[in-house]
Amino acid sequence: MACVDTFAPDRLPPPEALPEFVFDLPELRLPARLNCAAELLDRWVSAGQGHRRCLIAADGTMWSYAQLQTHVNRLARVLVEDLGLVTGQRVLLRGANSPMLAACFLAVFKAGGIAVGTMPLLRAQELSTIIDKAQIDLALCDARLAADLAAAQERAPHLKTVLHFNGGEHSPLEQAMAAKPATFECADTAADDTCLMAFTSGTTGQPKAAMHFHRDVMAACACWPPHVLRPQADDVFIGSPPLAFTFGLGGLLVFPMAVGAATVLLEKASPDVLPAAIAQHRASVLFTAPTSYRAMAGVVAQHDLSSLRKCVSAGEALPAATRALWKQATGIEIIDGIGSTEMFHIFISSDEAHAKPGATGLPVPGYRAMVVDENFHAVPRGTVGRLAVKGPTGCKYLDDPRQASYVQHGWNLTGDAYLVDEDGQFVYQARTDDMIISGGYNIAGPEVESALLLHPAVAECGVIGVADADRGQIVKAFVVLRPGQGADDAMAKALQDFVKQTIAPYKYPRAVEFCDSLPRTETGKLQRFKLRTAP
Ligand code: 3UK
Repeated sequence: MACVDTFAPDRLPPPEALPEFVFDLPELRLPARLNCAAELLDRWVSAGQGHRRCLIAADGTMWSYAQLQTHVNRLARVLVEDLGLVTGQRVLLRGANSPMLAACFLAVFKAGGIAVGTMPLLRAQELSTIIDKAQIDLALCDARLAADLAAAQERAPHLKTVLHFNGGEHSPLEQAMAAKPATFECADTAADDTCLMAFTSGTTGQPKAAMHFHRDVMAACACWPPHVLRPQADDVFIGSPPLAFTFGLGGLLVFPMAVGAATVLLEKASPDVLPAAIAQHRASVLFTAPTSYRAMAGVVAQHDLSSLRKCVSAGEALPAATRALWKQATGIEIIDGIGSTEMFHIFISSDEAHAKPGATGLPVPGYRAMVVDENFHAVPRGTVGRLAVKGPTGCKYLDDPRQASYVQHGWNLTGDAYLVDEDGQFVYQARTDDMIISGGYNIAGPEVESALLLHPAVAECGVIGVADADRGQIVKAFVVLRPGQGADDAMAKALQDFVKQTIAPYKYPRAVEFCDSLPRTETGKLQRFKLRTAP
């Protein structure tokens, strides 16, 4: 049975614009009919494991797999019976991470709908763009984030129905759920029915929506988690990325459920509250961004983090200095991994045993990766080029000409400049369009940042190229100093000398500007474009 609402299949890229999908692991032989909510949730209950802990809220409230299934079934009934949801219909989801938000994602999957997560920090303008682009008429929204969505609705009248949750006992969604039986027949979806539209956290231009099938979610579960992370059923996951970001959806919901583990969903997970939450919940697997590890390293001694077993970093390159700080503070070697919204999750990474400071790692089993030149020829080891990857997941933009830039010759081009070193490790350089060209040299801003971060006075930094009459561009560093450090010319000179001694001298920042903070996205990424346009 095909989906009733054909908006998504009608707007998939044509076959010739799709990347090549590779399913060469035996675990990737997935059935033609597949519903990821049935695999992640119902399977445990059917196997007699319904009593296992599944979702844990900040206040310690716990839903077992069986309890979550009851909530998801009632929610799916509200969607289908009260709101008329048909298969293939998009549902906007909005809220900070919480068990109810997780139940919303799973209920949409189970009912055969398409979940469209929105980051809590998005405002009316961005929300209305998403509503228009994905043609959304139904939303489930945390009551505390109602205002921005209401404002978006005025600009995007396509959105007709908004049901609020998490607003206390009388929240409309919970009330509607209470009236429903605890059973629901899972939608009979095809493995290649779309279940998720993930809007890219792109910094400029019109947002792009990456479409993912039920198959993609389960394929991701079969690659990086068992081969690199290796979680166990008794693990307790915790972390900061929002469920609206595929880093968070995978790391904090889908991957723990794939192994029957528990996950702590925190509404607030900034570096000042995360260590206490890890201690409180005895969490064992942590997902967060490099800047968060750096910020937490100084305070972890005040908390009991003895439960922590695995620490995952993604979203931005992990500087060697941050890896070292975290290891000193906790004894744990971070698992770095590069993923993208388009690929759903991590495709190059290394476990603790293969971690190499400054490198991202090796292609994840199930994925292939290479570094190519402008003519799409693989470059020799040690040469910088464009990263190309393929695997069981890949880029499928919703009705977007930019599909042709991300996918070329069947490969996904992530927009990153990489090199492969003598050990076969993939070493991140910069975003392709962030390479600084100064006096004829190609300089990668992140390499200069990594050098600066080794200096004890530096808390955070961002490095960009700025126009220069003589050199085309010069390297400029924006530096946030640690408390008590003087932001003066002597410090600037000391940092410049330090970089010259640490990496090739021509890469040193000819301009240094001190600032109180750096502009970052909700997902922890440095917003270089804001540094470039800074007065
Ligand atoms: C950069 C990294 C170096 C890189 C993501 C894990 O970040 C995620 O998705 P986005 O679509 O951004 C993708 C881009 O971010 N990047 C991410 N991780 C790393 N650069 N080292 C890393 N470890 O430029 C990439 O192209 O926001 C990450 C899982 C799921 C995700 N969606």
